[in-house]
Amino acid sequence: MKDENNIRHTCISTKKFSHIVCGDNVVCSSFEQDRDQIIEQLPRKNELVRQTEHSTKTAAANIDTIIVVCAVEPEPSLELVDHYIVAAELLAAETIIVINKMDLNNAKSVVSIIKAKYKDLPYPIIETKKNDFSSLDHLANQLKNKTCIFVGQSGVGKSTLINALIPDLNIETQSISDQITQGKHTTSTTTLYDFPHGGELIDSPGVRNFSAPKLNARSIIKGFIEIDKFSRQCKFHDCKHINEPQCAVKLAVDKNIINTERYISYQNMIKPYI
Ligand SMILES: Nc1nc2c(ncn2[C@@H]2O[C@H](COP(=O)(O)OP(=O)(O)O)[C@@H](O)[C@H]2O)c(=O)[nH]1
Ligand SMILES: [Mg+2]
Ligand SMILES: [Zn+2]
Repeated sequence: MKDENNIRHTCISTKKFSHIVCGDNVVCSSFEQDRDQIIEQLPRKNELVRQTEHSTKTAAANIDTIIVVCAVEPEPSLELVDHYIVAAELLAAETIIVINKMDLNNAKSVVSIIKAKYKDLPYPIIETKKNDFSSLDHLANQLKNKTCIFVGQSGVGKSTLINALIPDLNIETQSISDQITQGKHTTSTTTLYDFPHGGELIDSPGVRNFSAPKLNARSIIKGFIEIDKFSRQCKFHDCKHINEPQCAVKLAVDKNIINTERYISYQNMIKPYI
């Protein structure tokens, strides 16, 4: 745990505070010579929830920026990217899309597909590749003084990027073939790390399954900001933009003002909730 001067303290926690997660802010009092005790948990600005088969668990709190990492390889799932963007919007966190492995052959075509989809949206797209200091510097600057989390498919290079941003860290990276044969993520605990130039990173397991709390039809509409914007012009105030007449969203899709693939992601995401 760190204080306001960024100095680390060892803290003990009673059972009452056992639900505290990475990113939480707490009040401590001194307990023993070199240890503090948590006496209060401060309110969270947001929380990131992980859904497992049987339960939902808070994985992290107080996230400023969600870095959605895609790569030239494995082939990006842009529906998954939309899923993360919805979560980021609902958390009121900033989204940055990273396209990693720009050294690979078909990088240009992957970039143009991703840029075509997101060109009218306010999410920065940063291209990176291993050992390319200028692109990594650019990313580091965007993350300065923020509490960040990296999300994305297995094998896109999240751990590699994190190691590059925090040089002393050396967290485990894994080849794609190892990940497939073992069928799991390399990272297995949730830890908060400091960026060398300010800010921090929360590295969390199973982030593929995370979502913002309270997903429902209304919150999903809010998560697609361009759909939300047009929904105010629909005939019905509770329009779900699927089959309703005089739907301004569908009209905007027909006119190519709203990107069709974004709309398809929206349809697939909202289906279970209507
Ligand atoms: N060619 C290339 N390979 C990379 C790049 N970044 C990471 N990798 C490789 O991709 C594999 C998966 O990386 P890792 O960081 O473990 O991915 P994670 O599952 O998202 O954490 C490893 O073999 C890395 O060496 C890159 O920019 N270019
Ligand atoms: Mg990893
Ligand atoms: Zn509508």
